[in-house]
Amino acid sequence: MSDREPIFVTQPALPDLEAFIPYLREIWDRRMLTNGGPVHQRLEAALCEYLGVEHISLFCNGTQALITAVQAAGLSGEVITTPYSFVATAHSLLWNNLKPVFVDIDPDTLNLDPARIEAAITDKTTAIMPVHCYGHPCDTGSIRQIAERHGLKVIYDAAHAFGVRDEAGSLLRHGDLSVLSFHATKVFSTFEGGAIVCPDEATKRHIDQLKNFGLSRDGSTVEHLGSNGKMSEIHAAFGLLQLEHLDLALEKRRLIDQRYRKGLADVLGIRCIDGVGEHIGNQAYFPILVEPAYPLARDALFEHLAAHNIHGRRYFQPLISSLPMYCDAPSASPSNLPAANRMVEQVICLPIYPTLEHETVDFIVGLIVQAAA
Ligand code: T4K
Repeated sequence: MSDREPIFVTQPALPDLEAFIPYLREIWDRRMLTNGGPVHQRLEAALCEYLGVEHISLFCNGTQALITAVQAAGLSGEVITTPYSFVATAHSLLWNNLKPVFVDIDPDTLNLDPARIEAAITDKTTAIMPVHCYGHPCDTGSIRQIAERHGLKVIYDAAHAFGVRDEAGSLLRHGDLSVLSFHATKVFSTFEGGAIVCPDEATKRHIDQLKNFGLSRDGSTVEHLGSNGKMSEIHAAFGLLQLEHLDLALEKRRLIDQRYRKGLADVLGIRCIDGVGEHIGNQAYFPILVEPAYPLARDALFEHLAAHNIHGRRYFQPLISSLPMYCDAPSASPSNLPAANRMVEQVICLPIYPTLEHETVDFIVGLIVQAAA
């Protein structure tokens, strides 16, 4: 075992603790701790401006935001989704009594393959739930055309896609709704948190109601089967503080991403991944694919890195479609999902976070290069 400090796949970027104190004092003085208080409202406004979107509803986490987004969309029957994601994606459908129908991914982007969606549409299909996996944009144009042709809703799991922009603006404007995660491991974090990006004020009001038990606006009655998905004032305050430092954090991620790409460019059998089209990414993850041309198998390289205290992650293994509550569906069969099953055996997400030293990136690249020599 190496005597280097362990390096994990990510590490939250924490601003100076002293800078958080005035936010805490403000909350203490006001004694308004949650239920859409003023700090919460400030964060909603600040995020709309930062992300370039019109309406946003904050949540206690991304999973509850996904569940509520699906509920708000009023879906029934079947929803087409990807097996190559964190389990919360499909869970949000099961929680709404919907049947996930898995469609294979594009091996170049690891996102839902639009060319395979139409074959999976039946008379029960009501929506598509793609994921901007690792923050890399889906083929939003093709997905929109398919949805329009078949009268389907589109809910993007944009948990990884905070701040990602395509040629026309925020990636989050695509689809009927987009859902973000602000978990500690994400580019922008509120410790735990999430949000739904909504197209209009009426949808936002409905979602705000659903995350607040379904209470009517004046609180006198309950109009919907709501849950409690609210974000507290402390979490919102941490978000406001984080936003002050976000551009610098993203720039540091960009430099690390470039350094990895440059260092790994000529390593036979190591492939770096990106989304489709011109876009500005957020470098949330740094996935590599260990292909057959590389002399070590993926797990052997993973263990080699771990022996040097470099702890990547094999996101998203196991595939959702292989999990006990999903594997019996016909669409979950490996023969229906050859690319997802192949890619999940090849992927390693390498460490990336703003305070990761360039010297450590070079060390990781060196390990991968030397193991190939
Ligand atoms: N949709 C998608 C596509 C998602 O990826 C996720 C979540 C969701 C929906 C649901 O959103 P949330 O409900 O979570 O808001 C993590 C996260 O728990 C999860 O948020 C995330 N995706 C998923 C991809 O990864 P783990 O099992 O990797 O977490 P953990 O604890 O192993 O952390 C990874 C590394 O990060 C650790 O080795 C050390 C470091 N770390 C972690 C935490 C929590 C820290 O340094 N500090 C920390 O506080 O799941």
